[in-house]
Amino acid sequence: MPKLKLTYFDIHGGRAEPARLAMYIGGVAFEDDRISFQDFGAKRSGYPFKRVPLFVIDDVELSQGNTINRYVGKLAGLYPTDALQAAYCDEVMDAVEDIISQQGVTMFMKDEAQKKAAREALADGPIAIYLEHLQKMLDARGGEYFADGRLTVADLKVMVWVRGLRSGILDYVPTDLPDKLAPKLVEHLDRVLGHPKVDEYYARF
Ligand SMILES: N[C@@H](CCC(=O)N[C@@H](CS)C(=O)NCC(=O)O)C(=O)O
Repeated sequence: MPKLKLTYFDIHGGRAEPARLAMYIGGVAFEDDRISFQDFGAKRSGYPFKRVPLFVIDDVELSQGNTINRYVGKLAGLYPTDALQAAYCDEVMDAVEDIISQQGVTMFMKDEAQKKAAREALADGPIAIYLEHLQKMLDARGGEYFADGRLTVADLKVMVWVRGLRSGILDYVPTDLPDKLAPKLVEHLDRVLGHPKVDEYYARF
């Protein structure tokens, strides 16, 4: 088994949380390298594309959250082997990546009025569209999980996003948006959080 190290911010949520959770659920040993925002400033020039997450497999570097999710999903038994189910899984993870990238643009806005306008526009437009369409996809795939009829890394990626929205981490985005627009995603969130290992993870970290 190669030596695995995942570097990301010491926060709840974000792009590395699905991979952290997947390895925790699957009992995959890894070094959970949590950095502060201050450390990031000093170290970023050494990271691929000057961004995190960074995953190191022995001495091989991997960037891109969803690439890491697929890799650890395979190790943890949380990624489908069937080609179509794997595509369903990828489609959902890429959709969530789209919307978190749009949210990410607002993170560094210094002007509060500009940030407010951008976040309100996101809530009324793209976030609403992604919530509603992901709910449709969940329905189309049986209503419980996004692929393979069981928990996969796609469920972890959606759960982390919806949990973040409801937590109020994005000022000016109403925390009840998922409940109003996509109640089945909130049921899905509770289903995933009810997994014994996910429950254990959030009790520990
Ligand atoms: N496409 C990359 C995006 C990585 C990314 O933007 N990471 C953020 C943290 S979640 C970051 O490092 N941002 C620093 C910056 O934009 O300067 C992925 O999917 O991992």
